[in-house]
This record gives sequence, structure tokens and C-alpha cells, in this order.
Amino acid sequence: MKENEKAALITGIGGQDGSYLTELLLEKNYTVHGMVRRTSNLLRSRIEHLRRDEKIYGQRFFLHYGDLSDGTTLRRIFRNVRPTELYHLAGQSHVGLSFEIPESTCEEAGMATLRLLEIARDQPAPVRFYHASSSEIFGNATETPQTEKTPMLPTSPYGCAKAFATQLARVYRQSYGLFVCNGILYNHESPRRGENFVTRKIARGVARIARGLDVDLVLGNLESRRDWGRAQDYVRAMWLMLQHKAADDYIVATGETHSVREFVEAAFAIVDLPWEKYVKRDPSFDRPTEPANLVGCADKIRRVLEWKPTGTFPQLVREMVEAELAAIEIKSGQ
Ligand code: F7E
Repeated sequence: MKENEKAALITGIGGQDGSYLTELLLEKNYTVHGMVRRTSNLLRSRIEHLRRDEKIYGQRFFLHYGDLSDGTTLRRIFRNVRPTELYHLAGQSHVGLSFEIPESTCEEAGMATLRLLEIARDQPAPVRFYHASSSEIFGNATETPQTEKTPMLPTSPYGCAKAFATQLARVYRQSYGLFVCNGILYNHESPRRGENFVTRKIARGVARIARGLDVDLVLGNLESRRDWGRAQDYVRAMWLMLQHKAADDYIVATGETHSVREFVEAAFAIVDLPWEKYVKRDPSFDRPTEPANLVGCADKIRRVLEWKPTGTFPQLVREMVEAELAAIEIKSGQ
């Protein structure tokens, strides 16, 4: 197949990963179709620049109203778009929130993936299917670092739903020969990260404190450690998985962990303020359980797909804090 015949369908196109992936695929000459939920707010900030670009929108970039719970519409979108690649990224992805809204989280992260696997199985032409799995499937991991073979022991409703969907993807690959890959992604961040994830919350809070817009930053567990990478690198990994000759599962990670406290220290250092003065601890942000020691071994994707992460932890923190400072500047200039 020629590159320009490729049509990608992305669920969750309005999110951090969906927006970076759209940019990457447009660069690679794909036609990109995104599924969006009908909301009263028309503005989708992360993809607005593409939607406003007349040379792209309606030419090589299209949005379709749909909902993960609505199988009829999903099938209709498939019939109209006839995607050669499906990137399934949508669904409630906040781990803490999944303890509060477990049913809808499991519907979206679990059952909706099954629905899409069934639709993909019924397509007249083969579809390459990317499933956004997560390091949360490992939960209380039995080994460190985790590999594709580490047993799944999730510790949150979100992790359970992702484990269910990850195993189903394997079953559909083995039983029906479906080309489906699980990208087992560790935390990946950017200035486009949702505001209630800890890195963005810190970057935003630090910038607001530095500019006198806030007086403190209220956080949960500062000792939590995560394997944090750059979202832009991780969407490239998604694409690479679907270009390989065989479908498989891959860990995508940096192999390095840092604590929330280290992120806080690095972020406040950028604006030259003492973090201890501003950070308050609120146990209501703690989760009922935390995964033990999540750090990924990305040897397989490095070897097979020649993927590697770019940048360092301090660079990531800087990129995020500087983006927040710039956003405040733009706003105050308006
Ligand atoms: O929390 C701690 C919190 O919400 C990171 C999702 O993309 O990555 C993400 O899940 C850590 C946790 O991400 C606050 O307790 C402290 O230990 O940024 P987070 P996450 O839960 O790791 C995985 C791979 C996914 O798949 C998920 O979809 O930071 N923490 N204080 C806090 N976290 C939040 N959100 N807010 C705080 O105030």
C-alpha cells in the first residue's frame, strides 16, 4: 500500500496523545479521521489549530461525532471511513478518578475496546489496530523493571479495565489473526497533558505562583514515583507498532523513575522559588491504593522497532513550566 492511501481513525483525538498523533500522521501524508463526542463546547483546544486550517480540515483531516458506548455509530463511522489503521486512545484515563466512577471507567476502558475489536474483526479489509494499554495493568508488579511478560496485577479500577482490554486484544490476535498491538505505555507528559494529572498540575501551579496568580499548590502523595517520558515520543511508538510486519505488544518507557517531589523541586527551581513555601499536602488526593514500583523495560521496542525516548527528565519539566509561563503571557497580552 502506498503511504498516501493510508487512512487512520483515532478515538480520543482531542486528548494529548490524539493531538500529537494527528500531527504526526498528517506529516506522513495520512488522511486522519477523528471521533469526537458531542459536547456543548465546540472548541477542542489541542486540535483547534488543525481544524482551523482550511488546507487540512475537510481535505485530509475529518472529525466525526461518535461515542464509545454507541456501537451503531461506531460501525457507521467504520463503513464511511474504511480505516487502514485504528488508534484506540479514548476513555476516562485518570486513575484516581476511576475509584470514584468505576463503572463508567470500566465501560470506556474495557467494554468499548471489546466493541471495537468486534467491529475490526467484521471489516471486509484488514485493519491494523492499536490499543492504548497502560503500565497500570502491572499494579503491584511482581518484578522491576516490568517487561511484556510481567503478570498483570492491577490495583485500580482503571488498571483492571486496561488489563481486561489488553488480554482481549491478545485473544483476538491469537484467535482471529487480527493485527492488534498493545502499547503498554508508562506515564507520558507534555504541555498538552490534562490539568488534573500531576505533572501538568505542578507546571501550571508553579507558573501561576511565579506570576502572582496563585498562592499555593495543593498536592497528594509527594513520594510516589513514576517513569515519566515525553508524549511526542510515545505517539511515534504507537505508529511504529502498526508499521511492523507482525502485530505484538510493546512496553514504552524510559526505564527511569522520579518522585513527585523531584518534579516539584525541578519545577520550582526553574522560576527560582523555594517549593517548601508553596506546596501544601492534602491527603484527599491520595488513592486508596498505589501501584508498587512502576518502571518499564523498553528493550523490545528499542530492538525490534528501533524506538528510543528523547530528552531528559529536567528538559521535560522545563518544557512544561515554560509552556505555562508563555500561556500566561499570551493571556495577559490579550
Ligand atoms: O499521578 C501522585 C499520584 O494522575 C501520578 C495516566 O495517564 O499514567 C497516568 O496515571 C502520581 C500518582 O498519573 C497528586 O498519587 C500526587 O502516584 O499524574 P497522575 P497516573 O495515576 O500515574 C498511567 C500510565 C495511565 O495509564 C493513566 O491513564 O502522582 N500525585 N499528588 C498526584 N496525582 C494527581 N493527579 N494529582 C495530585 O495532586
